Amino acid sequence: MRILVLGGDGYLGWPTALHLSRRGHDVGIVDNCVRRNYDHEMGVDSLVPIETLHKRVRLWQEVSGLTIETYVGDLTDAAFVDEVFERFEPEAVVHFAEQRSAPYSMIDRRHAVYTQVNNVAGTLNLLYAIAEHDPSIHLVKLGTMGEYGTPNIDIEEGFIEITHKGRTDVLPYPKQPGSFYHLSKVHDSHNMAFACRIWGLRATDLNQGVVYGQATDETTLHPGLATRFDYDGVFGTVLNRFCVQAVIGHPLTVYGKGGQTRGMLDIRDTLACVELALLNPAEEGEFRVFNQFTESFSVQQMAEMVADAYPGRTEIAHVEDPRVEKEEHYYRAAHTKLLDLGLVPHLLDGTTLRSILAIADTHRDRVDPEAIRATVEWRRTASRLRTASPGLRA
Ligand code: NAD
Ligand code: USQ
Repeated sequence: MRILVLGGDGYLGWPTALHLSRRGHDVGIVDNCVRRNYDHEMGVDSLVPIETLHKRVRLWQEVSGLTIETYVGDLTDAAFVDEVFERFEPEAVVHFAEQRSAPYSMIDRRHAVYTQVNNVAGTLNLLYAIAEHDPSIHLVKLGTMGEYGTPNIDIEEGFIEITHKGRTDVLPYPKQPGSFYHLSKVHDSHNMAFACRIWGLRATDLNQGVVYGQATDETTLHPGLATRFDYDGVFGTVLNRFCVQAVIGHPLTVYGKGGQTRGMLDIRDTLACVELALLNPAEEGEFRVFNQFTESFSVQQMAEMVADAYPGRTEIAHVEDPRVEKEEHYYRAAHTKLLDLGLVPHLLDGTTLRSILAIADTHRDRVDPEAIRATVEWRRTASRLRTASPGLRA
């Protein structure tokens, strides 16, 4: 299959591109490399050093003998997107290319506007490009479990049957997202569902949980093929952060009571899920939703699991929650559709945790303890960042 991986320079896009390339697909990467600029803006860096996009694509060719085409440009630029479609002629598009940090989107007005314009306009451009170039192209888009929020009822996979005043319908599941970033994903989902309805596009929305881990079968073939690993207070995700914190002797930063429960998955399962969605495409005109996670844990449980797996002494600290979120709540979310397609999950156990701790330990000298603190507060309309940089312009 000819597959375009949008956001192929990122944490998940890069290993997905390698995985699909190794599986025999013709892969093209699209990325504007803006993720690297966020690091410059925040004064932080990936824990694991990463090569430039061009260097790692060349290295992949040396290691595997396989070619990946690269297109450096911005999805919000319609002419660029059209040109990529004309040149690459994809049969499927995997779309990772968004600003993906909830805290980043909550820094201030400029970052909220940037996030929503980047994500919503980028995806809308893409929908037009597919409709105008070839409506049979299957769009596999990364959404988020955070679209649903934490309702006091079971979460279904995208849709819920509702009986109201004696009449019944299957409707989009109600959304209660927790940040302007998560809201951008909701807006994308609506635009995608609408495009499928009016133009007959085929799309899969992968409502993914929080990903952990960093090593995949392909990225470990050479140190230069490594993907990024974020641990800072803005881009670091919870389990990866806890592993870095344990290794440098920093207390594990459980926000508030720690009863926040999230769907989680191993990075290797991200790759497997995307591949399963590609190999089993949506029908013409179909907008389908898969909940992409394998297990759910509370933040407190995750801190305890990391503390148990780490051989040294570890302290768990309950710090004030900088976010506005339920710290204790009901959580039960369906996630059977990818299992039905054949997903065999890597579950979170001591071996996996120790392997992430080992990655953190290898690069412990690169950790900036100052970067760990959560600096973005949901209740403020303008958070005080530790960098004085003017940042990216929306
Ligand atoms: P990432 O920031 O590492 O990668 C995203 C990539 O997209 C970056 O390389 C960035 O430069 C690129 N990009 C952003 N805007 C672009 C634009 N306008 N044009 C071209 N390229 C652009 O993020 P990630 O962690 O790899 O996440 C990938 C996707 O998966 C995101 O959509 C995210 O919302 C979703 N997701 C991530 C997680 C997680 O735990 N990391 C969980 C659920 C969903
Ligand atoms: N948390 C802590 N301590 C920390 C960091 C986080 O208690 O040091 C808590 C947060 O308050 C939150 C939970 O852990 O309740 C998850 O936070 P996170 O930063 O790991 O994840 P989140 O902000 O939800 O975003 C990440 C990705 C995003 C993706 C989302 C999936 O950055 O791209 O969409 O996970 S989901 O959570 O299912 O929406």
